[in-house]
Order: sequence, then C-alpha cells, then structure tokens
Amino acid sequence: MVTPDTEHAKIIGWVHEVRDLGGLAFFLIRDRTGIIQVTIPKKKASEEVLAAIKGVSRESVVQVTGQVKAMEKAPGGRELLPSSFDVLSRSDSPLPLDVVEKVPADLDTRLDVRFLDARRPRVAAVFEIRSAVLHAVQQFLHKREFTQITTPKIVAAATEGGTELFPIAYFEKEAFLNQSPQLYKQMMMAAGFEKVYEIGPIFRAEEHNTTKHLNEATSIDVEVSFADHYDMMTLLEEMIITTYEHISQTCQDQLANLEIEEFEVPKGPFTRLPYAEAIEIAAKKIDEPIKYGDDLGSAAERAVGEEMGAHYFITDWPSSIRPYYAMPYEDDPSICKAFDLMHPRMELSSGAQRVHQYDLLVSQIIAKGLSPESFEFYLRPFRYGMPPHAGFGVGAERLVMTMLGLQNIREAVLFPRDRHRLVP
Ligand code: ATP
Ligand code: AMO
Repeated sequence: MVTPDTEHAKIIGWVHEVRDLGGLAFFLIRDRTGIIQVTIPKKKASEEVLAAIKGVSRESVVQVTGQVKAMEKAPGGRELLPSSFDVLSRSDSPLPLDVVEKVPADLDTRLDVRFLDARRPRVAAVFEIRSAVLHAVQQFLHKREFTQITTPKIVAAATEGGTELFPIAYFEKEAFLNQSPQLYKQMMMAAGFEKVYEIGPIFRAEEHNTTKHLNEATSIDVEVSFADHYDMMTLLEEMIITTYEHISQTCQDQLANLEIEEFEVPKGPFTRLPYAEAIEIAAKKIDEPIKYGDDLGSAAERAVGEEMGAHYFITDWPSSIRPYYAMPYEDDPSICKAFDLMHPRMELSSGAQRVHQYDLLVSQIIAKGLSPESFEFYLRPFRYGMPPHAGFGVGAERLVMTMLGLQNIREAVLFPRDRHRLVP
C-alpha cells in the first residue's frame, strides 16, 4: 500500500467498491493494510485505462499505477490517479457474501465462504489478534525458559477418562485423535525437561452443539516440575495479564476495526474462590438444583461469574469430579489441588498439581473405574524417578473469544469443526 507522500505508486488489491458518476469513476482498492481510492476522470484518462475499467466486478484483483494526490474527501485523505489499470483476476458476481457488510450474513453463510468473510477488516482483525495472542504466550514462556514440545495427535488410548474420543482407523489397530497432551507433557517431566509447553490441536467428540465448544480446539498446555498448584495459578495469571497487555500495546488498529474502544487489561491478583463457596453462590442464584459434588454447568458458571465480575480461580475441587492425575490434599483427600481459571462468561483453563507417586496414581486410576493396563506407557515413567509437578491447559479460542467479546467460539477459528461442519 502507498504512503500519502509517495508521488508515483503501484497498488495491487481487491476492488472493494465501484462508483461510476458518469464523468468520474471511483474505485476503492483494498489490501491487508487498508483502502485507497483510485479516481478516474474519464475525459483525461487513457483509452487503455478506460477499456480496462469497463465492467470490472467487485472483489476482482487489480493492479494500478499512477500519481498519488492529496484529496480531503477520499478515505485516508489521498487518491491515486491511474496511468495504468490491469485486472489480474476477475471475480464472479454476484458474490456469495457481501464483503463491504452492507448486507448482513449469518455465521453459517460466513463460514461456508471463510476466504471472502476474512477479507472483511473486522474478521481479519480477530485472526491477527489471535496470532498476536499466541505470539505473546510463546514469548512469555520462552522468557521463562520453557521448552516447546510437540506430541502425538494419533494415540492408542484416552487421556481424560475414556469418553468423547474420535476413533480412527490406524492400519490393523484402532486408534484415537488425542483429547489432550496431558500424559505426554507429564512424561516430559520424567525426562527432566522441567518446563514444557505445547500449543496444538485437541479433539473432543462433544455431541452437543454450543457456542463455546468445538470438536477441534487449540490448547495451550503447560507443565512445570518442582511446582505446585499455587505456582501454576500465579504463572497462569501472569501469562493472561501479559497477553492482554501485549494486545493492548500492539493491536490498536485491529481493536479499532472491532470497534473495541476500551480494551481492559485484567488486574491481578485474581480471586481464588474455593469450589465449596462457588457452589453456594450458584445455588442461591440459579433455578436448577445444584449441590456440593456437582460440576458447574453453564448457568452456574455464568451466575458465579456475574458475582465475581472479573477473572477468578475456582480452587479446592472435590477429588470425585477431577481426573485421576489431580493431587489430593494430604489432610483431606476428598478435595484436590486442582483449579479452573474462569472468565466471568466461562471456563478458560483447568490445571492442577499432579500425582507423582506411582502407587497413589494407580489407586486413583482404579478408583475412577479405569484400567491401569491401558495406561502402562504413562505409568512406567512414574517408577523411575518422577519429580513433583503441576500444569494447566488453556483453550486458545476461549481466550480470544472472551478477550474480544465474541458471541460464538466459531468466530475465533478460521475453519471450525463442529457437529455439523466438516468443510471447508
Ligand atoms: P453518495 O454515495 O452519497 O450518493 P454521490 O454519488 O451523490 O454520493 P457526492 O458524494 O455527493 O456524490 O459527491 C459529489 C461530487 O464530489 C462528486 O461528483 C465528486 O466530484 C466529488 N467527490 C465525492 N466523493 C469524492 C471522493 N471520495 N473523492 C473525490 N471526490 C469526491
Ligand atoms: P480441560 O478438559 O478442562 O483440561 O481442557 C482445558 C481447556 O481447554 C479448552 N477446551 C475446549 N475449548 C473448546 N472446545 C472444546 N470442546 C474444549 N475442550 C476443552 C477449555 C478448557 O478450560 N489436561 C487438562 C489440562 C491440564 O490439567 O493441564 C485438560 O484437558 O478452555
């Protein structure tokens, strides 16, 4: 894209809008940096230019060269008077989606033609911010000497308890798409890596179609040795705040495109609310019955979130509703060293100090009705010097969705996978 003081310029972009006023034609040309007006006074224009602009459809890709002049009425205060105008790629019309957003479209239509939808500056802004979020997270973790790992997505068994798995055919064996890198990041603690993270896909065969669940999501997984759940809550809180700060400092244009005028960076320390108190708050505020030992459903999450009004942790969960790998408190094993990080709208992350003692882990696996045999590859490292460790997993889409106030998690994924959507 040109700068206002460039005299001669070449631009290549999409035809955003065409206005033909008879003696004067205006083309708004758009690329990822913005929009510039090309003005063609027909009496003065060359025959080649006049021939080239005839019938150019919106969203065609064009290359224009010419003189840039200041023009108060034009977007950005300048216009390009072309000496050449070439159509590089003609767009069919009508368009399946109106890129200039004069005609509103529902999310399904938008997702069907994501390549057109993402030409809208407001949509592109979401994905530029998503990229900046992942960059900020990585920068934060690398500064703290974390090692980035990548672990298999094709696995032989469940991680989180045996449900919600997608089976796949793997030669003569049955295999699954991994639900979480949980077991692998823990094994890397046995390998002595001390601080690892992975940003990668997780697959969950969630039957229900909601605005906050995907069947393929992106998880930011972190695991640290010689750390407990308190250390992890502190680390996670710092990571969230630092990420918001990074967006606030580097994504002003994108936030403006999203019409977010006041981008609030959350303030620490986040309240640490024991599960028992969260249940009490929920019980008072929602109609459905809820008691100690129940998981927090969406209505309960929202009710407690409303009361808290900012990011907060729910701590000290009943061991009965957390996975086998969560460490029970020594003085009261009915509760465990697990936590959830909550945004007022929904859960953002789960984490815990893990069980690192082989015998305790085996007994917890059995107590959950699972078979230690199917966890053999995972259990083995616990017999050869497993350090105490803790970690968490954050859903990247939920982080972006809550940060930008998006209504549907699908808006935070380029090509979402849900119950009904397998293409594009
Ligand atoms: P509208 O899209 O609101 O119907 P219009 O087609 O009626 O607009 P005006 O915006 O009223 O046109 O503009 C009148 C004249 O002002 C145009 O003929 C043109 O000479 C000039 N003009 C308008 N907009 C621009 C612009 N963005 N850049 C340069 N000149 C412009
Ligand atoms: P959990 O199952 O709570 O924990 O997942 C962690 C976070 O991942 C996100 N998430 C999802 N996002 C969109 N669609 C889904 N279907 C979906 N499922 C999960 C959420 C959630 O908080 N192994 C543990 C983490 C750990 O203890 O380190 C785990 O997977 O934001």
